[in-house]
Amino acid sequence: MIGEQEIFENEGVVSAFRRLAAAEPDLPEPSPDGRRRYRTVWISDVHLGTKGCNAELLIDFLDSVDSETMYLVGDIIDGWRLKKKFYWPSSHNDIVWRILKRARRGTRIVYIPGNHDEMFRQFTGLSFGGVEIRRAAFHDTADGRRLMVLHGDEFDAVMLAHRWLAFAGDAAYTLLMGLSRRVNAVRGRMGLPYWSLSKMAKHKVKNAVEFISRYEEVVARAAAQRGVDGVVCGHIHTAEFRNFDGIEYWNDGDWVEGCNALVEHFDGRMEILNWPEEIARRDADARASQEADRMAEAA
Ligand SMILES: [Mn+2]
Repeated sequence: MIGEQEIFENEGVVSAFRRLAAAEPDLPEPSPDGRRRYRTVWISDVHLGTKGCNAELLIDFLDSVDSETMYLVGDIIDGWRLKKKFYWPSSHNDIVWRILKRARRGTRIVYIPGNHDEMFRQFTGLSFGGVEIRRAAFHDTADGRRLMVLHGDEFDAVMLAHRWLAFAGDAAYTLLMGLSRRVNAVRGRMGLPYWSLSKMAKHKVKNAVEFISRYEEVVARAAAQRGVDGVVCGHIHTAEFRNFDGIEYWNDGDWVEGCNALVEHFDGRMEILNWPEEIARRDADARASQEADRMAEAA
């Protein structure tokens, strides 16, 4: 594999990824026959180039699912973190390779860079290896709804006050955790029972829930102003569907913690897939059919 740091430093990012994609993947791609097919697939917040990226699950997803159109809704490659510390295992190459291969096989691929891969935003309107780079897109579903597709960091400025609140909550929480350890050490020596931090934890979670809820509403309201029926975004790593007075909000989640994708069936029906759950279901089905085979043999 060629994933060497010099390639990124001496060439432009685009030619670097072209060269990487020309090499064969470490983990060979199984035949695309028999994959689950959807009209559209949306994924985002993959964060290639970081240890957080769940590459194995994403490769499993890409090898199990196909679609006519695939939207990469930003933060696919984490340029911020790559610049600070170079991290590029072969599995991350294998993902880039699979996406470009998919484009060659005829899947329409639209890449909407996010804030972590904003270095690709300069290529907006261009197309590389069959991957169209856009700042945002409009998607028409099979049943005639029009959805705006964007990464979602566009709303960070509006959310700033709330983000500061969430951050302050976080800093206070960290401080309290340290305090609690010391308090409990003293209490322990004095023979007193443990002092619970659950109230603080609840406060922190409440902050996060409020932040996410407010974000979802801000994005949906902005979509409504553009006259569309809904919006698809990523960015906050929280897969979700909500309906705000008829305006649909879809978040395709992430491949760091949740490992979710958003899909559109051929009739226009949309669904959020949780890939770890899909794998568990697949494994259970395989066990059930093995069991059925054994019973048939025994009969
Ligand atoms: Mn982001």
